[in-house]
Amino acid sequence: MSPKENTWIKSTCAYCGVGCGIEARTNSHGKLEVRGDSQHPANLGKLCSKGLALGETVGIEGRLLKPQINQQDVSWEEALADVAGQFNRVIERHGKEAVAFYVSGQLLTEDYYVANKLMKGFVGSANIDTNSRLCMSSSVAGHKRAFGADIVPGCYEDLEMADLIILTGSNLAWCHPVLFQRLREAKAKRHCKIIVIDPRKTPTCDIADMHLPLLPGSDIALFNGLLAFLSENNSLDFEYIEAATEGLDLALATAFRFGDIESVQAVTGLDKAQILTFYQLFAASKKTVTVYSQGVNQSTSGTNKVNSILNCHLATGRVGKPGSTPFSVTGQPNAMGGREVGGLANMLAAHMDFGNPEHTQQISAFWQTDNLASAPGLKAIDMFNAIESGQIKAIWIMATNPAVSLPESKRISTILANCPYVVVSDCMADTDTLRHANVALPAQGWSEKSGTVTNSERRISRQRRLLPSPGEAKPDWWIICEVAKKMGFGDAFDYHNEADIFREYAQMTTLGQKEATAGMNRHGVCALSRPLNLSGLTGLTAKQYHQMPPQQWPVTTYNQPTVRLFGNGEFATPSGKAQFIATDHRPIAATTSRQYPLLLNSGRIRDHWHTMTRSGLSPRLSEHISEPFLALSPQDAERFSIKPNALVNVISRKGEILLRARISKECQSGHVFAPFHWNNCTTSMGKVNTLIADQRDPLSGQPEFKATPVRIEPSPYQSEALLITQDKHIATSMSPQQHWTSQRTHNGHLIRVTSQQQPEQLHTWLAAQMTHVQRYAQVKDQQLISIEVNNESRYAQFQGNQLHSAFIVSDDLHPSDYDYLYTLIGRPLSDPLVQALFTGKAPPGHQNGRLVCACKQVGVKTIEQAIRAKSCCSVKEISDATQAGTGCGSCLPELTLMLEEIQIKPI
Ligand SMILES: Nc1nc2c(c(=O)[nH]1)N[C@H]1C(S)=C(S)[C@@H](COP(=O)(O)OP(=O)(O)OC[C@H]3O[C@@H](n4cnc5c(=O)[nH]c(N)nc54)[C@H](O)[C@@H]3O)O[C@H]1N2
Ligand SMILES: Nc1nc2c(c(=O)[nH]1)N[C@H]1C(S)=C(S)[C@@H](COP(=O)(O)OP(=O)(O)OC[C@H]3O[C@@H](n4cnc5c(=O)[nH]c(N)nc54)[C@H](O)[C@@H]3O)O[C@H]1N2
Ligand code: SF4
Ligand SMILES: [Mo]
Repeated sequence: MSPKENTWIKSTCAYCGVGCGIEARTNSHGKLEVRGDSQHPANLGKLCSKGLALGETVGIEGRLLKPQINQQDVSWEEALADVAGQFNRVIERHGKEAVAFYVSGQLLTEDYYVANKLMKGFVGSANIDTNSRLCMSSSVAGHKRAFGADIVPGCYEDLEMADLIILTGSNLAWCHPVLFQRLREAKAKRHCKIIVIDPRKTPTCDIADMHLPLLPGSDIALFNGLLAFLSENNSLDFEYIEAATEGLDLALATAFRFGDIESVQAVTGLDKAQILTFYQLFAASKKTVTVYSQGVNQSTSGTNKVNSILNCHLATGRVGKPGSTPFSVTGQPNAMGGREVGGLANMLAAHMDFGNPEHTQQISAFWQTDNLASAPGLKAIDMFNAIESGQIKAIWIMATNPAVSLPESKRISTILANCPYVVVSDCMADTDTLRHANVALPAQGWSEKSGTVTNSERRISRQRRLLPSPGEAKPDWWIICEVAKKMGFGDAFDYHNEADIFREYAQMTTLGQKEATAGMNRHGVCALSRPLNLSGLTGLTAKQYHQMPPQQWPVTTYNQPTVRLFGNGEFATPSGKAQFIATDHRPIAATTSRQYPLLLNSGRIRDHWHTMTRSGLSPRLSEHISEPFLALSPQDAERFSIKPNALVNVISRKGEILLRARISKECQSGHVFAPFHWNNCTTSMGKVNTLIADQRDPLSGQPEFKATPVRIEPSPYQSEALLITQDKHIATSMSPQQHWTSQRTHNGHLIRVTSQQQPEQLHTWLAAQMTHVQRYAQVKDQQLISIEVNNESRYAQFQGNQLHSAFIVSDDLHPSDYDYLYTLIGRPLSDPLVQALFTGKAPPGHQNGRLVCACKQVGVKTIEQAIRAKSCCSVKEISDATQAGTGCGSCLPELTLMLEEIQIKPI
């Protein structure tokens, strides 16, 4: 059922782990309108650019609509029987360890719960792992070692209450934008201090008092130095250490080994004065929150990095107290939910453990199974290696795109191509992973599915159904349960709806919990044997589940107020005490050399989400940064003869790709950065994980995504083209001589091509392709115009009076001059913008440039003009003059950067 016009329905954003509440309704044009939910505690009505554009990413375009076997549409009955039959056959012939599930933090808790129950409880293997292995597994391992359980002790309000906020390995401004906005506002009110620790100068530095550009991988040295400093300067909280912790001596001895400022300086490459200021501020600020994310986790020493941070918080008694706590911010909307229901191969559901016979007995009795897996399964990369070696013969991939997101992506594609049986459940019809599927299963996506997700602060929120499902798409939990039934496990998977599954999961969290301690103690914190306890939700009626308001776990009474965990110094370890862990600095796995002199860092941009299957559908989100790029310093650009906007060949030991150069002060000399979003569906040669090796943390199995030695070379080409078309498939017909990137626009696609052919040859080739497409699409009443302007050849096809497709070919295009092209499809010949195609000059007011403010549609040129002509001296003045930054605020850091750059480089 779609929401009735004018009825706002509450749900949760599809994207990041902030977990913002949204309200949605279908408007009179049938479009989904989305606004922030002012009552949701995570965002209090705010949304970022991605949340605001959710309405542009729903619908039927590009969707997988029917189950398929070997690319042929089949009925659900056939598809489910095939999956169940093949899995059973493989298990019969090769044993239960020959099958695997690779799942995702983008499944709902209910989906995740049944996937885990099927693999660990009934198949009897623990070969189920999740993309959280690439994302949060170092934090999980660090939390378990220190606290005895995988728990984030704090809540978002702590960021607003702290006097010192340290953001390390986190680009909060772009990756958790609403949390960043909350922090920006808190700083304006309370003048707290903010320190950013990141080798890169990111937009997050916009609100920082200090940026520590440490050398990649040197975090442990920095935090060990801090622990040693705290000890030397009488800043340890001995009362707390004595009462609540164990193991300080060893951790301290290790920290002291290289803990003097000179050693820290040598390893981190930071200024001595900066290091000291950071240490003094930490020592002096009782209310400190340390936020950390992938710069910490995605490392061969990720788990130790986490523990080196936790050590400093434990040593000062700053865990789970108001305004004072370590804070691992999660990435995906349900990364936390997956960890709770046992999505990782080394954990059981409800925070129970393999090594604990009480736990395994309780689970076996609860699920009524005698086949519970008895040992941890294979972690993500080991799982794919096991397919390569032939040990695993059937894999089911759900809600993740490993052919793009795992390291060594070319090898992963080959592994999938050679795997005897690959099942993929996805919402979209074409992804790099789906191209290798024997069976493709159409899943409901955000806005169609219903269930729960848990955000970074342990808050469980409902995702609600807003729109009807397209085609034959089904909920993931339904697909899994139907396969389970056909495999012969019917009784255990006979759920009527997602509420049934949630209640069972809530019940499972209560197994073996000590009754007496359940609930709040006198400090207002929760004291439980296993803090993950949803006893207050076990008896939900269908109506209560449907209406469930967002609430943080533990939930021992329905809808209880916010709680912090561990604030009373009682932890979930066997002794009840938190553990210090001795952490030694270890360098990154692969260092630079003469052959590979630069270190490649990878991560995210503001407006794209992972492998772009959803954000790539939004024209607005595609405009902010429209091409895969390599950020590099002016010094490295000069050293390697790279011109601004040039195409760069980036080469590592594993492969090579082509990226557009962005020369800026973001990266220090010797370091380069590239986002990992683009893939074979959006560009011909820009998939970053082609370059990245699969080295990983020995404890967590998390890959080192942020430090790959590479070399770079200019990649010369003879001609370039910008092509607007309604048919994206032109891109896939390019020859190997032609490199392309495609981007969604309002009525079609913009494809950028660089070619080894001469401009005339490229023109002829493109014109032929377009004629072919037109013929195929049976375009009637067409007109062709082909013209030479300023050494560029331009070509347009009209259907009747309306522009159907067009291209510009040259030996040297400046893409930023053609930003108006985005909007041309569908416009009449008489439109001044269409005319501009033939005169080479866009009318005034339309040379907006790359989009900076997605909400108010303000481009880079408008902002530059405002700064120069109106001499704006502050972000506020830019906003007043152009409206940029007056929507969700995600672009404010970029406005600061532009202001700085233009003021440094006056014309
Ligand atoms: N726009 C957008 N937002 C997202 C996502 C998205 O795809 N797009 N994805 C979501 C997901 S799943 C995740 S996991 C989060 C990730 O959120 P973040 O972790 O904030 O994002 P990243 O860009 O991966 O990396 C963070 C920073 O770590 C820095 N870094 C690299 N090496 C080091 C190092 O050795 N030490 C330190 N201290 N820092 C280092 C990088 O320069 C980078 O700025 O974002 C979530 N939010
Ligand atoms: N180089 C580099 N690589 C990285 C990272 C990095 O920083 N650098 N970060 C890593 C991290 S932290 C993460 S989290 C991963 C993310 O990597 P992935 O999980 O591979 O990325 P997504 O694009 O989110 O893939 C989700 C897929 O599920 C589909 N989907 C969406 N919703 C649903 C649903 O409800 N059901 C089903 N069945 N399918 C659905 C989407 O269409 C898409 O194909 O990438 C990792 N890879
Ligand atoms: S910060 Fe943005 S992407 Fe993340 S949940 Fe909120 S609106 Fe969605
Ligand atoms: Mo992630």
